Amino acid sequence: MNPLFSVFSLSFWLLPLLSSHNNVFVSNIIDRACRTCAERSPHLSYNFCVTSLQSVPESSSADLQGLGVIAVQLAQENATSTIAKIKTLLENEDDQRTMASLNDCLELYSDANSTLKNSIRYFESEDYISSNAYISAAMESASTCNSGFEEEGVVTPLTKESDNFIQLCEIALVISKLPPSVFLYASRVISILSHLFIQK
Ligand SMILES: *[C@@H]1O[C@H](CO)[C@@H](O)[C@H](O)[C@H]1NC(C)=O
Ligand SMILES: CC(=O)N[C@H]1CO[C@H](CO)[C@@H](O)[C@@H]1O
Repeated sequence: MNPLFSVFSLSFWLLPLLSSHNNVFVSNIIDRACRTCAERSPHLSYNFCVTSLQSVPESSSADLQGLGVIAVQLAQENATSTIAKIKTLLENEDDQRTMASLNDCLELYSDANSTLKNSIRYFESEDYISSNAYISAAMESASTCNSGFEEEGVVTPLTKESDNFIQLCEIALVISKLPPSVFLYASRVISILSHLFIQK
């Protein structure tokens, strides 16, 4: 390859990575994914996205698809801890209406957890449309849990939990909706970067 051309094409691929938005402490792939998520979803904050993904060490070496799977796994951990919290709340609850709603939520979060398991399967086989449908269904379960309390006229004790859960799902949802070219772009950047580091 013509050396000039190769310098040009390298800078073309690398420029977005070196742009001023970048926080040096945030790995490029996480930064890019989270900026895209925050741009495309009004419910999602960049900081929430970065903090969540960075809590998993594998994130910094993952590709975009891998980050989507990590977000779903975080949502599953959240669902699991929410289920534990609901069980504790049920032990100490006397109000019939709150108990009924909590019991519904117990089922809804268990369903959401299994639904997310399916979404990972489809994510990994690159069937993003199916993956997307399962993630949306899991988010709907969390919303249905919230509406249950509203309908009973009681304040939901799970505001924080559902908020975290829905945002984690939203990260995966945005990633699963990105056009396939973005996945290619990301893997191309990673391969160029790894070449650079190996050559140096
Ligand atoms: C949720 O799913 C994960 C992964 O499939 C599993 O490890 C976890 O035990 C499940 N949580 C509950 C409460 O069933
Ligand atoms: C218990 C648990 O897993 N909670 C987490 C839910 O997700 C948020 C956002 O990633 C975390 O901050 C919580 O620790």
